[in-house]
Amino acid sequence: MAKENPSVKEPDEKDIKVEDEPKDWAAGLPGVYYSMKPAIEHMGIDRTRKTVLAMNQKHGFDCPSCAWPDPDKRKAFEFCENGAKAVTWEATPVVIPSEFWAEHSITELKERTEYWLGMQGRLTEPVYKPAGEDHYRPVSWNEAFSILGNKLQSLDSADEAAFYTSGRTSNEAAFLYQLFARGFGTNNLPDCSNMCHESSGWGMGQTIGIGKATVTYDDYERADLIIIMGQNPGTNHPRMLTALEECKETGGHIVAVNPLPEAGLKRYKNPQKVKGIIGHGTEIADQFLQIRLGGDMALLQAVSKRVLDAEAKNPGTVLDHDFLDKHCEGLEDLKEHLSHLDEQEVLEATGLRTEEIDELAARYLAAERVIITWAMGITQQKKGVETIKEMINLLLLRGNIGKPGAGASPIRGHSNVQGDRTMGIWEQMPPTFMDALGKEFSFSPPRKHGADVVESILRMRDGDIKVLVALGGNLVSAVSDTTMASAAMENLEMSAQISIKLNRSHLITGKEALILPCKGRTEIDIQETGEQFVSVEDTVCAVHPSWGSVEPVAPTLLSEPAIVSRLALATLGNKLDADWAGFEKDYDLIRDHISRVVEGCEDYNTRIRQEGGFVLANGPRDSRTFNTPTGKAVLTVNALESLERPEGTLILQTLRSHDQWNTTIYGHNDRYRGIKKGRHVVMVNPEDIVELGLEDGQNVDLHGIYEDGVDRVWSKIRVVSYPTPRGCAAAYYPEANVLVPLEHVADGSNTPVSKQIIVRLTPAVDTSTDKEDFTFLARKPSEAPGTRTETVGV
Ligand SMILES: Nc1nc2c(c(=O)[nH]1)N[C@H]1C(S)=C(S)[C@@H](COP(=O)(O)OP(=O)(O)OC[C@H]3O[C@@H](n4cnc5c(=O)[nH]c(N)nc54)[C@H](O)[C@@H]3O)O[C@H]1N2
Ligand SMILES: Nc1nc2c(c(=O)[nH]1)N[C@H]1C(S)=C(S)[C@@H](COP(=O)(O)OP(=O)(O)OC[C@H]3O[C@@H](n4cnc5c(=O)[nH]c(N)nc54)[C@H](O)[C@@H]3O)O[C@H]1N2
Ligand SMILES: [Mo]
Repeated sequence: MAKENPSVKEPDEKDIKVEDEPKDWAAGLPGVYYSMKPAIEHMGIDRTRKTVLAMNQKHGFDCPSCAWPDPDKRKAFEFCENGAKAVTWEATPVVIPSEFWAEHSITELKERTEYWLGMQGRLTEPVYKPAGEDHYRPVSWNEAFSILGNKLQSLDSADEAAFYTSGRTSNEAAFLYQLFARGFGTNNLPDCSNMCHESSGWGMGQTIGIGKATVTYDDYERADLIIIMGQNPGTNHPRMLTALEECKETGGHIVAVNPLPEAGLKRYKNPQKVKGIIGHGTEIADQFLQIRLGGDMALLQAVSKRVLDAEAKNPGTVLDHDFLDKHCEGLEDLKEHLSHLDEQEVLEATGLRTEEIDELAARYLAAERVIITWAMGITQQKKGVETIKEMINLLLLRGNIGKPGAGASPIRGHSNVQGDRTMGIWEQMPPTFMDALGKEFSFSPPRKHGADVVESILRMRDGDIKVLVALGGNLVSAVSDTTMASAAMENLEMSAQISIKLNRSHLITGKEALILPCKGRTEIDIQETGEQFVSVEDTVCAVHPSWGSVEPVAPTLLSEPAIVSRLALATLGNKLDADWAGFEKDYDLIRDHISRVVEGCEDYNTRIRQEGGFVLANGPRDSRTFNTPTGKAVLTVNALESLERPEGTLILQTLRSHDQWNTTIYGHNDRYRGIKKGRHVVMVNPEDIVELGLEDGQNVDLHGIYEDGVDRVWSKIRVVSYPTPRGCAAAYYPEANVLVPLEHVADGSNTPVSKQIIVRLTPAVDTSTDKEDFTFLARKPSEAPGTRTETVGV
């Protein structure tokens, strides 16, 4: 079944095309076309049918794209354009041939883009790079495990190793992996969540005692109002648009808060409905607030203040006094704090007009059931944690937590990032978990907190962490400060990556390096006791099984649970009371342990087999119980602080295009934003372009400005006039990570501040190819700075 390696054409960034305007609607028939065309081209009809029809079905596999939940009643096609791209990318029959490793040196491969690397096809055999050599070479699985096991055993302390996890890993593999790391003796378990929703965990944990959404799937339909902050669902959680459409159809309203007029926030043409195909589609946002980067905390405070003012005018009629009295604390302090809120400061921080904020407050007051959802536009801000606490304040004031159609809803990214955390992938799991784990496997887990992502990179740089094992992901591209992160990786004695496809982290390596290829979620997993399934948890705490549906691309591949078990056996022998050899044969054995160690997963093997799985208990959602020191939800006081932006600079956010999955680049078109054939662009407000003395279409160098004085430069980047607020620019992640200082992190959560980087734009030093050479279609100069959607009165 394996196919020849195709020749892959990389765009040269010369032919970037920019359409006149970003699109104002998402999905519809083009979405179907763009998803099915590559699927059929790459996988053929049979594999496409087997994968696409099984995706997100009760007896199929969980889509490896985002963590958006599945409705109870599934449609025949329960997938979106980007899910289909993710599946095509994974289930492609194209494989990297054995000769590849001798033909290509690592030095040569380093020059390739992530796109080219990913397009080489699936990894099928373990490969090893010895110290001092510039090539990987195929090795047997046994050799690979003994190289890595011996290296780990040779360390002076277990804390000299770190075990990274990316959020596609199943619950079963994640549980074994954290057991292995802790059995080895360390809590150094950095994960992609440290760069993602960590701020949500902190903000929610400190206020309502749980870092997970307090809503179920059905609540979206029941809500009167959904406020979507800092999230681009049209690209990153496209199936969410169906839930938003359902909310609108039942009379609900939607407000979007975003610096960019993202297509999916404006209009949705549901490809499963007639009106989505031939009609106008559904208007999504009733109100669009085009906020400045980092302005959300001020906006939320201003709305809460208006709620409190309304209560003061009509005492007893606005706040949910029953709820506040019984379940909350901190109201008086919040009132006192907000009474001093400086309206002028709010207008400056948000860039909004007073009437816009009044309108949002009026909508909030008119609604009985309100959900606030958010993603990276909030968590990756300097004040991300406090901003989330302000969302909780606003929700608590009117009892919008723990009732149908209401709640706080962080929308997770990776399809099982939430489950991995539930299974113990966290550098600071609480003592209750450690006690249960130790008891189950007869050992004493380490209690000292481990290193998160940023801390791990620092310790790698300093030589304190010497071995990095990564279960999925692409750490060197995903983390901030590419130059520093690369140096840290290269300072390792050994790096080992468990992966499905080639990426940069396989090329920026420790002195010795290993790649261990694994089966993907789409692939059938047959073990000694028969066909196995794994389980995952979505963004609303629903846990369900995932069964592979196509033949693995190569018989040499091992599953993730098998790789972790064999590695543990090679490293730990029988140090723990754990049947490593048995786990690989029968995943029920793993789930039996999970049921005794992980709170809420009791009787796991039975409940996971119920139709559609089960939903984990959630105190705030189910019974308004709050696991805080006092047992009450906490209204908090958070000081506003604005980011200083020196004259002549812009604040830059880094974000995803429509054609990528994190560091995986599927293609070079950001269809909804109308930017095509290239990714080296910086989107800038047209008035800022003029004020900075630049021109639309010009090449610039971006300099990251930070207090450490280091000049971080990203060169030869095309200026694209774009309707973003004044002073706020945007560029694509992961390329723009060269500009993000490693130590520029969100207060409290230590998450890299990927959405608020101060940059200076200077004409490109390298003018070897200037813009006359390009077929560049500049945006019309008359383009209005911010395309505000007309707002609808309440
Ligand atoms: N197709 C696809 N799906 C994905 C991913 C992918 O790469 N591709 N990645 C997955 C992962 S891991 C994650 S975490 C999610 C990410 O999902 P998103 O959070 O939607 O991802 P980003 O592209 O980072 O978009 C951030 C959005 O926040 C806005 N924003 C930026 N700064 C601010 C701000 O200060 N305030 C406000 N209000 N808005 C702001 C941006 O304009 C943008 O619309 O998606 C997941 N799903
Ligand atoms: N500047 C900036 N930086 C960011 C962000 C941002 O918005 N801006 N976003 C951050 C966020 S939200 C996240 S989540 C991180 C993402 O960080 P990571 O999770 O580390 O990165 P990914 O690109 O998702 O990882 C892709 C790789 O995972 C491997 N892979 C895919 N599927 C599987 C599988 O089933 N099993 C195994 N073992 N491997 C698999 C493939 O080899 C692929 O190359 O990046 C963060 N970095
Ligand atoms: Mo993420």
